[in-house]
Amino acid sequence: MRTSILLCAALAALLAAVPAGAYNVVVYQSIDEPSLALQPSPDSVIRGMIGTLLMGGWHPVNTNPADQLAAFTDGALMSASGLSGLLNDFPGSGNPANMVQYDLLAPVDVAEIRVFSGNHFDGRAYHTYTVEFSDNGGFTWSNPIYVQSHPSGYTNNSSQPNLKRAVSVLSDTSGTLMAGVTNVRFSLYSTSNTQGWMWDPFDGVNPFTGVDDGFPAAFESPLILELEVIPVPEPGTLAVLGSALLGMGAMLRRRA
Ligand SMILES: [Ca+2]
Ligand SMILES: [Ca+2]
Repeated sequence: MRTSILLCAALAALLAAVPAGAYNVVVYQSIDEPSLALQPSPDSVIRGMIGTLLMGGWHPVNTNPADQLAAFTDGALMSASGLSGLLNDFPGSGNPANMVQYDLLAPVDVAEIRVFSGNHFDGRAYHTYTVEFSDNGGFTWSNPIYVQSHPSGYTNNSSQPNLKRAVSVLSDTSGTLMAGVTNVRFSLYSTSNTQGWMWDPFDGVNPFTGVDDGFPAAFESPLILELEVIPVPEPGTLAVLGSALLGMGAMLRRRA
């Protein structure tokens, strides 16, 4: 039972390439699913939604629809099949293995993006993605924010068994990643080579970070166990909670 937190200072620096953001990325990882410090949240506004697949697809062994788009938002991590959210390999340098869009029911102020991945002790347990937001029904999109769960060169294999589950939490120091979001688009990338080394998905310079990690493009794809869009807590919720507490206080006073 080991859970560790990687404070991704390097990633924060990489994200400085994206304008107007003081982004934070925190990654939790564990060697088994129950001990992962953060589990799927019912607060996600895309829980239960079936996204629109814009590009890419699934590993040939991933044939059950329950392990495909549904697996991204079902609120559960690994399914009994062991194939939840397994993306296709070899998307080609710079191409996402899978790109999926969610059209929200109503505009949402987004606080956090959480992405869960996992597998055995191998490179499919990592994740690399970009997220883009629209606040006008998908007419225009924000600059993509790039998140790589582990630094390039990180190793996870039978000789260096580090993780079977990971979740990254992307937030903004202001508390709001993006206000009035109507649509969210994820590009999900390959993550590793066959030795379980984390590689970025590009040959040469990574256009999101401006850095060449010195490795070829990743070609093994992850199992994306869950995607979450967490809203900024509504003041109304806090007000209700506050008045409930006040009510309780009044009750206690009457009893005294
Ligand atoms: Ca899931
Ligand atoms: Ca590279």
